[in-house]
Amino acid sequence: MLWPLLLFLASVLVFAERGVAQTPPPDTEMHHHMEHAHDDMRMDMEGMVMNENLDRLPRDCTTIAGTQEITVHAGKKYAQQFNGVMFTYDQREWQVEPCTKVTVTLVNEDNVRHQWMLHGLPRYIYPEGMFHIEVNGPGRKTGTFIVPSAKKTYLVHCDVAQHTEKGMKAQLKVGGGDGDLPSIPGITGPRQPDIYPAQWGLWLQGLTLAAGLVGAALVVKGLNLRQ
Ligand SMILES: [Cu+2]
Repeated sequence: MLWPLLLFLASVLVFAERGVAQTPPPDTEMHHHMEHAHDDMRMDMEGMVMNENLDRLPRDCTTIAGTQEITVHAGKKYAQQFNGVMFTYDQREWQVEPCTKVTVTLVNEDNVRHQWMLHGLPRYIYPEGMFHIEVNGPGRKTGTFIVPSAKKTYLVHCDVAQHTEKGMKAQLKVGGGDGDLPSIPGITGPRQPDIYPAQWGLWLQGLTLAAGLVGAALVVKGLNLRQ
């Protein structure tokens, strides 16, 4: 009677974890992009530019309205002025006019990899709706994209594990944007305090424990079978 119950709990746990996970693991996402956006990627030892767009007009733009150059510095030293921030950019908000061709240079001043990854662009031009510059260590990379006409605030961040949470988060506002994103160092606070429902927490802990028991039991059983 115990076995079916444990197996049921384990399957519920797998389902629950899928529901809880907000984003896929960075590695999985990276491999996914590499496979599907290969034609739109420039890569060398220093880093890469993904989904660059020099001439494809967003559908809501009749012409390229203008050009804008942005130089972003990324590094620990820009984080020192903020509490609880480890990495960030020297600027964390940019204003861009609609239908502008934007050229971004990412200057990495750290000995770790940093990215300038922008989300929410039209997917018919930019796979995954994303434009992305990455610099593997000290150095710089430049890439270009064209923004649509709509008033919108785009998320910019570094997707290296924990870097967003540690402060590498910014926003690019087109046409004044449509609001602010939370938790941008020096610009906005968190959306809400990090309070999690206690009952859900206990429920998940119970499931985790049950799944652990099932796993342990299966391992023991497997060992016994081999002998
Ligand atoms: Cu980073």
